[in-house]
Order: sequence, then C-alpha cells, then structure tokens
Amino acid sequence: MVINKLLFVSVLILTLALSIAGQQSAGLINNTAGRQATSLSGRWQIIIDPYETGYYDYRYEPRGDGYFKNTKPASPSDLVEYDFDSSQQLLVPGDWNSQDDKLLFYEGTIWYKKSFNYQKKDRTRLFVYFGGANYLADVYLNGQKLGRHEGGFTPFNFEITSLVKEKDNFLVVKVDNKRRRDAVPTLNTDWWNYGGLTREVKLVEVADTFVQDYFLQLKKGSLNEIAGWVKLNGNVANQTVDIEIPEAKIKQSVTTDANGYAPVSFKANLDLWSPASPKLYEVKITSGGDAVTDRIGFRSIETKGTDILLNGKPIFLRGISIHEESPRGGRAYGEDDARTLLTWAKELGCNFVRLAHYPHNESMIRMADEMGVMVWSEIPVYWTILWDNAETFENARNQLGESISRDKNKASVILWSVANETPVGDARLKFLKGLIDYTRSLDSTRLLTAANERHYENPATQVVDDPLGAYLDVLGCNEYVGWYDGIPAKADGLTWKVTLNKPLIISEFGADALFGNHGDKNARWTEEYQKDLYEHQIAMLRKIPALRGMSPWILTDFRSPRRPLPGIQDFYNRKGLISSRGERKQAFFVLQSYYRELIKSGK
Ligand code: GCB
Repeated sequence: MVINKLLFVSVLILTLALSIAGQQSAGLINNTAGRQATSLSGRWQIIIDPYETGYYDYRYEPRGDGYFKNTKPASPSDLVEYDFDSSQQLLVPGDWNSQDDKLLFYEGTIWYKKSFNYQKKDRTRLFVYFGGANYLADVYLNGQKLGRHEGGFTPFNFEITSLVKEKDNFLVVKVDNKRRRDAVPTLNTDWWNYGGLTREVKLVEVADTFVQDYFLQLKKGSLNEIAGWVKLNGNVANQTVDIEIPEAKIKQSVTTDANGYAPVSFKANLDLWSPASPKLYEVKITSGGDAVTDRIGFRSIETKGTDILLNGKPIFLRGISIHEESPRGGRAYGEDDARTLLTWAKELGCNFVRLAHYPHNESMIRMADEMGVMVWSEIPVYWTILWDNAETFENARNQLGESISRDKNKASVILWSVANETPVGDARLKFLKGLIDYTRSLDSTRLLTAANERHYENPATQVVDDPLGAYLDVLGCNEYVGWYDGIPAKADGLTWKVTLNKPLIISEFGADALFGNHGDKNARWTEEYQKDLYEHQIAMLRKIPALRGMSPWILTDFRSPRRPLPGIQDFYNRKGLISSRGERKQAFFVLQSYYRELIKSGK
C-alpha cells in the first residue's frame, strides 16, 4: 500500500514535471522503438542563420512571418529572400559540425525542413518524436508552432493529429546551439558543442487511447516482485491494461484510475539480468486497441556498507568513461556506433561504462541492455552551473526527468549521476540535493551518484569528504594524479581517506597521449607516459579499501575546443585509450590486463 502510494506520488510528480517542461502536449511517449513509427531520417533542407534573420527582418518589421512559414513568392511584387527547396541539405540524424567543414566551429541557428505525406486513419493519433536536438529547438508544422524544447540530449514529442495533412506537410525546426551562461551545460565544457538534429526524428502513430508510459522493474529489495505503473493517454478512466511476459507465463490485468494511471505489483519468477547473463524478457502491454512491446531485464541494485550488490551479490565495476563520439567522427548515434563502442569496452574487460557527461542516445542504452554492460547515466550539470538561478535548476531538473523517463525500464542503467566536478558550496549543495530528491521521487530502484573531487589533507593523504556524499548512494571521485597533479610516480606515496561508509568509484583518471607518439616515459603526450600513469594509478587504487569500481578517462580521443596544442591535440582531448581512428594505445593493454586479473579473481 505504502509502495503504491509512493509510486502514485512519483507519477504525479513526473506528470507535473513533464507539463512544466514545455509545450509537450502529452508528455513523453515511452519506447517509440516498440510502436508503429515512420522515420524522418535522411536529407533535410537547411538554412544557416547566424543572425536569426529567419524570425524577422528589421526593415520590414513587423512582417509576421519567418522561415517556418516556408513562403514562396506568388508574384513579382513578393520579396522572399530564402528558399528551403534550393538550399543545402544535411543528414538527420547527425550533427552539423562534422558534415560540412565550414560548420566545424559553428555555434548558432540552423533551420531544418523536411516535407512528408501522411495517410490519415480513423481512431489514430500522430506524434512527431525527436530523440534529441542540441540545444534549443523550436518546432513548427505547416507554419504553426508546436513548441520549444531546451536541452541537447533528451527526447521530446508533440502531437500533430489535428495539424497533419495528407499531402505536402512541412516540418521546420530551428535548432540553436549557442552556449549560454545560464544553460545546462553552461558556457565552458571539455567537449565539442555538436549542433543540430543529432538523433532520430520520427512520426509515431498510436491508437486514440494508448499506452503512453510504463515503469516495470523489480521492487527495491526484492528479487521476485515486479512493481511499477502504467499510464494511458486518451479516454483513460477505468480502462483495463494487460501486462504479459509470455516466457515467464505471466499475465496481469490492472484498471486505470480517473487520470489513466494504474499501479502494478505482482510476483514473478525470473532469470535475473546481469553482465554474465543479460537476460531480457519480451513484455507486452495492451489496452483496448493499443499494444506496445518492449524487451526488459530485471535485476536489483543496492549498496551495503562499502559494497555494491547486483542481485544481492557484491560486484566490482570494471569500467571506462565514454563520450558520445562516433568512431566515424562526430556525434555517435544508432546501433552500429553503440555496438562498436561497447564492443571496445568489453574487449578492455569492462562490465561497466560511465556515459559522460550527458544522456547518450537510446541505442546505446538498448545495446548495453543486450550486451550486458552496466551503465552510469549523467546529466550535463558540469563544472560551474548557475547554482542560484531558479530557471537553470528547472532546466537541469527537466533534463533529468526526461532522461529517467526514457531509460527507467533499462536494466543496464544502475546509476543516475546528477553532476560532474562541481565546486563545493551551499548553493551548489541545495541545487544538487534538489536533483537527488527529484530522482528518488521518480525512481526508487536505482543508485544515486555524482563525480565529485577530492582534496589533500596533507601532502600524502587525499580525502573524499564532499558534503554531497551524505545524499548519494555511491561516491564518485575524479582525480588526475600524474597529469594535472604532479607526475605519475606521485601516486605511489598517496593514501586515501573516505569519510563515509559508502562504496567509492574513481570516476576519472588519465593522461593525454597521441597515438604513435613514442618516447621516454617521462615525456608528456607519449604513449609511454600514459602507460606509466596507468601502472602507477592501478597500484594506488588497489590499496583503497572502499573502492568498488573505476571508469578511467576515457575510451577514445574526442574533440574539444579547449585543446589547441598543434601537432598533438589539434582540438582533440587525447586521453583516449583508443585513438579517434580506432588504434589501441599502450595504456589500453595495461588496463586490459588489470581487468583480466580482476575477472580471474572473481571480481
Ligand atoms: C575532467 C572532466 C572531463 C575532462 C577531463 C580532462 O575532470 O570531468 O570532462 O575532459 O577532466 O581531460 O581534463
């Protein structure tokens, strides 16, 4: 009963959050991969608009139109200074920076246009769904504004049932990736600000009353009880919803309340999901004329003292950090990129990845579910966000809510991280505590963490005592002994003090090395230096009693505008164990052999 009430309150909070989030008429549709959908992937017409001319022209103000009208001159007296149909094209999904040399450093607005026809059907509704648009998206259909979405890495959708026509629909999206001090992330990051429609756009067709969302996971603390909820959209009151897991011979029916919600709770004897056996069950949710099918894994994740328990057993997280950057160049998306990156992580011996520093595309999480890789998922609350600004907080909270909404049924996700390297202070603590409380209200099944920093108590002792730790389940800590902090051998004389009785993950350490650059191990930027650093780090980490995982920085080199050193960085952060061309550096094999040793010893 208490659980049901808690779940119900969580659902209410989620609904509220989604309605605050903007003009998203119906909240997020969960699991669009399991629905009737038409992809709008492919070539889109674009207009590059650094001066925001697409909104107005000062000479004719107020003109009352903009590029979103897709106006064509009707007679010689009409002056129209743009034309999508003869303009440049870009691929969607895809960032604009890596598709055209002149856009590599571009930060500003680009207008996208795609035309489509649509066969209308009775008793169906249509939504346009965006996997992600970096950073600010204003969306128009047939000249009408559908709404705006802020945040570059989370999905959003709009209902278009009443606006869509049979022929010549035009969808226009203004995407603006200008950085702002009050945004999330803020002005300064160590990654490329890839702009555009970076993830899939699709039309999702559903029944007039449909299963919009559901949360089905093992109840906290249980290995044989599924708990959660389902939510309908449409004619929602007093409807029957069936939940079936045919392989486990489960069929449950629940009835919705006046708001379309129904709590779910039932016993189930299941093979549990784990990296060794990433079992996924087909789960079918049906109501009236609508059905959605998902593949869901069930596992528990808890902590006890300094241990992390997966399905009740202690585990060690053999991890690596990953940016959403494709081995092909540019932002990663889709199954092939996800498979490549996770296959490399597995080759290293990983059972865990830290997906830094923002929610990665959904294919990555689905692939992690399939391949049995545990995931740390993060939002871009990075470095120095405006802690005192209420809108910045709402924005961070909204991105967090959308990320949890999308991935809450994914077994691979075990950790929600609310921040990376944020300077200790009261306003920051209040801000992050707000995000932590919100996360717990939405999802009581997963663990909370953040990548914090440590400080020196004396020259030989590092202390992990960030006050945020009190609110976290797992302590994350970034350290760069041997790179930003002395030379690699400095690690040999250091001891670690962790003030809380909680598991610790060293969420980052690393050194830059240019693949193929060889020299003495004392020479920075060489593979030998990086290798030496990994050897000293591993020797130090072995001695930390509370250590339950690590995610060194980072799997592959990635683009960063903060890294200009000619001939070495060339605007890449070179801390990858693998180069941007897929070549393994020496340190790759050092970490691989350590992880092999851990696997052998049963960790
Ligand atoms: C960090 C940041 C990460 C940077 C890394 C570096 O502490 O969390 O985003 O890329 O250091 O290479 O400096």
